[in-house]
Amino acid sequence: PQTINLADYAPPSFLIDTVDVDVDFRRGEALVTVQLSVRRNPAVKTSNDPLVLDGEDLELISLRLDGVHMAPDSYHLDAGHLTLADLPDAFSLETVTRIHPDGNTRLSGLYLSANGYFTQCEAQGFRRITWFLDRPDVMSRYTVTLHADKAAFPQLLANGNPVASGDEEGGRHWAKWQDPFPKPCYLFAMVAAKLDVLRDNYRTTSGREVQLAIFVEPGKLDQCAHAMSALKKSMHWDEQTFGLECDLDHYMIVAVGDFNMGAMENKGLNIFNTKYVLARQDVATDVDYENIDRVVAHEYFHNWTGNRVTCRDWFQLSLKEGLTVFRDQEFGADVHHRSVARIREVRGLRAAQFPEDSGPMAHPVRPASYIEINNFYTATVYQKGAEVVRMIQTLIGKPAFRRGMDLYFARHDGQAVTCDNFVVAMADASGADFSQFMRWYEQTGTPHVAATGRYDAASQRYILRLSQSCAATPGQADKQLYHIPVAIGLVGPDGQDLPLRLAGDDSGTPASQIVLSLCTETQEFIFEDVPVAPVPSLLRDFSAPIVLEYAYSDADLAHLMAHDSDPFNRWEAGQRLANRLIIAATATLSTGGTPIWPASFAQAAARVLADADTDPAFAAEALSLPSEATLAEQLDVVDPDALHAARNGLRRFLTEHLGAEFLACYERLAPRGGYRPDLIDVGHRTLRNVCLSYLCEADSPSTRALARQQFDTADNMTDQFASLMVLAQSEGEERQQALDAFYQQWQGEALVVDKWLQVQATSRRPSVLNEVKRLVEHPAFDLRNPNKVYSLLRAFGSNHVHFHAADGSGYRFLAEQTRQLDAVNPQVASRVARCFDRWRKFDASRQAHARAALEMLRNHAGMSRDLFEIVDRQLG
Ligand code: HT7
Ligand code: ZN
Repeated sequence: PQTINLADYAPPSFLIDTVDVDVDFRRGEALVTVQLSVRRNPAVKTSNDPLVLDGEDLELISLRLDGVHMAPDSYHLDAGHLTLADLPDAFSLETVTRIHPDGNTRLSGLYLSANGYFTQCEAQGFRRITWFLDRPDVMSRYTVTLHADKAAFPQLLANGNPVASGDEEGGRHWAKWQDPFPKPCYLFAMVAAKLDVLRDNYRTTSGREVQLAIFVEPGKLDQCAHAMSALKKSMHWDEQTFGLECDLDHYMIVAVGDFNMGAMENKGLNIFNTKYVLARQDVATDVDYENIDRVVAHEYFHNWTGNRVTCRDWFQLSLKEGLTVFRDQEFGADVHHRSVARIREVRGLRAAQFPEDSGPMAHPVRPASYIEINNFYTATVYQKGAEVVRMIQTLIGKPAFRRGMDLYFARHDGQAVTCDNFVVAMADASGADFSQFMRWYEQTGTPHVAATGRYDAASQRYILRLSQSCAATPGQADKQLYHIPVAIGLVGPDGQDLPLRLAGDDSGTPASQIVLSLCTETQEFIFEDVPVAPVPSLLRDFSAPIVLEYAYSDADLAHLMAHDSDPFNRWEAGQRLANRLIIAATATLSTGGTPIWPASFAQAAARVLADADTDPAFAAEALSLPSEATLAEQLDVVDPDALHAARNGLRRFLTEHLGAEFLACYERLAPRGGYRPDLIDVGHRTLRNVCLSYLCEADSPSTRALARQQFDTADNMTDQFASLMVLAQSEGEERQQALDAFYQQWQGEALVVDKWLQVQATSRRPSVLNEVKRLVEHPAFDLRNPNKVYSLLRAFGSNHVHFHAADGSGYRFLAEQTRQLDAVNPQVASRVARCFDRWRKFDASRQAHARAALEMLRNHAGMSRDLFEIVDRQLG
């Protein structure tokens, strides 16, 4: 397969001003007639380039140039392209193409799902619908007409505004839509389906009336209210926060059960995975509700960051994704719980992005090359990209960041631009120099910053020394120095922040927190007038996506846990303590020893529980240990059994010491009637369920009875699912009873069945692989449905101890499933294959098993480009 390089970017030789699409749905096929008005790009000097249109799995029926039929010998067709030479400077081109959406299991382009036809064009799905210049820097105005059977497909939707509709012979109908905004083809969408609709409207600050609609499968209207309220909240937030109004008359969301990712921001016609639309208290958890808020907001925010200003090429993907994730994070923080939201973002970054940055798929936030762009919708482009945007805001402050956003839109509205354009707008609006900062877009790997601190009582100075380094990653042996914002405070013995005055800086009143810029390899920062030896609170609010090393004593960490004014670092101190204990215990267990857990850790956890009432959601995070995937990154050679035993050992230790406290908290937080997904009740439920999970570490008849009681009486999915999760780990008969009851109750709700699969795939029980193998054969599982695949197969791949089983059984199983999946849906197959990324971190015997499984995959005939790129990198 061919590698595409950023360095080879060249502007398109032709532009397409208007696109008139006519789609006739008939007997499982679609006849797609497209009129293009094409002209040579005046910015490109060569005058006789051929026009090379992209096309994939298309059957060309006819071609007309300026109305004149073209014979097959006057153009060139090969796999993937239609080439026309000797063209005038401007012309119209009509293509008639037949496509087969009913057989499209890749879910890219036009495809059939339950209730009708849907599209997914990002990144390169439009070429699976018709011949086109399928690249984001070609922006066109679209008119779309759809024709279909009226009874089977009553809704005919496309981007923009409905302009006309009518009936046709034979019980058919048609509808015409026009999108006033020029857009790249990846934002094209259409739907022909039988769906129910929830309608509402929103009036923008300047008085525009926007008609809102959410389309869902028949019978699901009672699960749409939360998504609609999320949409209105997002619209209001973007007006308040960034002064950005909706530019549309119609904003539609269509939910579909078969979808490769979460959702898609098509202009005015978002298409969503049902997972991020449907919610009702009995079928969706608090986390689902929050995710819906975030994803609805994310897609809505793309209307400005992605659609109005789009990407010049796919290497710039983080221009829209990193920025939009940052915006949805800030929205989530404003409407939910700021510090808990930040903690969860960092947990996610450490569990997914840090391993990616150290593994075979390591790539910069702006990748320099790819084989298949779909493989680069990654934690690095999204989450690290958001951290890069956040660092810009941290360095220049919120007011300057807002000015930078304004300038970015003023300069680039309607354009397809690069990450440089964004950063230049920020630099120009703030006066800051971001030249060194740009390395965050170019280099792979997670930087480490080693910190040491020294207090000099005589001079009342505190000297902080920071040194940065970044390990070599594939293809980038030598790293250039980063510009790293390090937010810090100094915490005094009384727990108060000390006023900070940097030597040489006499401006203004000393602050309790400042942002240091670490730009050289080693830098010393001297703080004056420090009256007592402080404990440094470093990297507050996780001000940079790095690993910060400082030799905190256990007492320092206990002090920060109890007093740090930065909630993130209060949480972080507890994680550091837990981390230290689990890593040490893993080594002890690996060599046949028995870990000894310090009572001080139980005391620190007891203090968190005692103070939990002030902020239960925070307490829940503080009591939750780092994940095995996160912990594994710190080990040179991972012994997954020892790591698993160590982490669970620490959980059991807490249960043994704090059983009474967990039970008291559990009982104190018993629901007081009426489910509400609000801040207070969510916090209570979260903490209560953390207590339940600790109590059930004992796996005794009484704890199982407690869980079963919650399972039977819960009036909401959060509590029901939390109890199912703990029962699914247990060894008693309650386990199978609860799993069966859950399936009986919810087999008609696809998204709840996904939870049922997931809870079994992630179980710690030794027989999990056999259970997953049985579930693959279960009628509830379907290899063609990405949600099912992610819930069972990818979830098993994230089951650290069992996927990495010593006998290689987990590897063999997942490789074989991936091979079968590749023939159905390569995008999803390559996402599942990512579970193998860290295989080299394990012992030689496990590595041999993993290598054999990967080689089997690489050698299979007809492997997709998607999967090839992943496996080839993994095998190196
Ligand atoms: N921009 C959307 C990306 C997306 C996507 C990419 C590849 C294949 C399928 C896809 N579905 C959606 C999602 C987003 O970031 O908003
Ligand atoms: Zn996005």
